[in-house]
Amino acid sequence: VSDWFCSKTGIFKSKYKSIQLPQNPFLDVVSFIFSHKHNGVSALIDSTSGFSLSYSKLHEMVYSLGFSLHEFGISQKDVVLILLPNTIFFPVVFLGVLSIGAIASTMNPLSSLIELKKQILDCNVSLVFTESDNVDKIESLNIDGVRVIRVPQVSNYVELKSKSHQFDCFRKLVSSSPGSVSRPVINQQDTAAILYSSGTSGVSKGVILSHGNLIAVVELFVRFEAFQYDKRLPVIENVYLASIPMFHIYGLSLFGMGLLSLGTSIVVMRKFNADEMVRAIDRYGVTHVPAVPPILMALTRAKALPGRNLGSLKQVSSGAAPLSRKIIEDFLQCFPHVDFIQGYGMTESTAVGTRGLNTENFRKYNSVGLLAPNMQAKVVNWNSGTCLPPGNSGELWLRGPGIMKGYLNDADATTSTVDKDGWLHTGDIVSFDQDGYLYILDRLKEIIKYKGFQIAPADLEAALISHPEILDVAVTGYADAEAGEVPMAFVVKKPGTSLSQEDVINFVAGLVAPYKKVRKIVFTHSIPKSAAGKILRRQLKNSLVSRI
Ligand code: 4UV
Repeated sequence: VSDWFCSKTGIFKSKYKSIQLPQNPFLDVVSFIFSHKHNGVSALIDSTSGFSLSYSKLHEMVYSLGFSLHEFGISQKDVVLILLPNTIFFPVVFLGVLSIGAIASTMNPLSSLIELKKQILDCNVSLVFTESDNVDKIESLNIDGVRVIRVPQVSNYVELKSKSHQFDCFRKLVSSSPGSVSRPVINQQDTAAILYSSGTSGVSKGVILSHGNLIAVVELFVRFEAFQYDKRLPVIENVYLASIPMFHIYGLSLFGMGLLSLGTSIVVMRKFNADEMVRAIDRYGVTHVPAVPPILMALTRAKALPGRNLGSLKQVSSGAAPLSRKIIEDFLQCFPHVDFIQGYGMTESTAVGTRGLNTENFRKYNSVGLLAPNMQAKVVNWNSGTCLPPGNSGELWLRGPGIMKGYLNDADATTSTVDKDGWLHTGDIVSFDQDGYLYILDRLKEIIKYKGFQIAPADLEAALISHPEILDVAVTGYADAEAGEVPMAFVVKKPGTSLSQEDVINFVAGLVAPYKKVRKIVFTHSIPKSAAGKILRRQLKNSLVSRI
């Protein structure tokens, strides 16, 4: 077709010029982020109180934390769990941990005890940063060698400065002056973060991301896009709203890393709430909102109310889950002057994938955009293995500097996901059009996306099958206008039991984080399985239409 698609190899290349990534093998992402010079003043602003951390304060706190952690007995390659909602302290802790070559793992702070225990043991956590409500939970797990540091909410940090001692440890960590310990040598190949994803099948697994992977997302997604769009205005004048969680790769890439290299300001919302979002946009003159579909819908509804201006908005993007035409049209009608794009990425690609691009010629709102610089793709027929040209649908394979090192302690899952030639098999069914724009059409893989959050059916099946009155079970996603999908379970009861749908829903709710709750139950006589015993999820999903 052109120089971006080779019919001989079936490889799509990015239409953008390649970007030279740093060649120095001894580089960590924290030094890389802070090596970019800019005149930005406020780095992170707490949306409720207006309390902010300046760029110089952020730098000071990050390196102070790194130094103090070292003193605290945390060494290179030790794993530190960051169990925090969005807070201006999240990036401080994340970057501080990485600055000494320790490894950060992140997790939804609403996770259940069972989920916490599983992840802490799986990636061998030695220290947890969390807020007061989770401290007792972690301590009750009583896992050998796991220490906890209590992170204040911003209001406590500001108001109780002299009165409260419970945050002394955190305060000391971020305010001691870095001493003269020699900083460890960190290689771009070294592991920087372990985030959890279920990939194309099975339970959730640790995705191992290197410093080089994180440098790639800073450069190829965040910095590239900012300069691409904002040729007219200095990038530091942009104000981003952090309403999507930083514990997930999409929010982490932007608010925990990339934007901090640009000098932009980030308004941090603790938890998504439509009214607060609107207030924050007006109060701080927010220009950019990276969002997931439910946030986009909330913005549209909010704008429809009289007296709402939101005139500062320049760009809104949506990613992490499919978006219907109707939601896009409603949004565009309400915000004709806002640049709307979709983006696509995965935890396993360190969020590097595609991003939308509106030009004079193209406004392809249903597309997730063009391949990021330095990335390659294939569209593969999943039955024959044939590579397909533009205009055809198949499984997306991705290759490039964002692709993970592998799954933690799971060589089989690693080799079945990233092949020997470095292609990440995404499990997404896609097609490219004749202009190189990508469309996400469907999913081959099992994951359920609830408001953009991943839910692994296998994790829920494991919880359900632990019920003494349940014989067999299968979980799948069910379409929902607000959340995108909700988990539903097909349950085979033991004969003679009186288990109700509500009993099952409550049972699971006691074992998993609230967003993972099973929201629909269908009692059935058997679960369709392949000869090898694999649940036939597609068959189940298709049967939903006729049952409900
Ligand atoms: O692993 P994960 O939870 O990762 C994400 C990442 C979302 C990103 C990353 C970079 C961006 O620029 C951006 O806008 C969004 O969600 O889940 C990965 C799976 O989520 C689905 C798809 O099935 C992935 O394999 N997904 C991600 N983005 C989209 C999507 C999208 N725009 N449309 C449909 N599905």
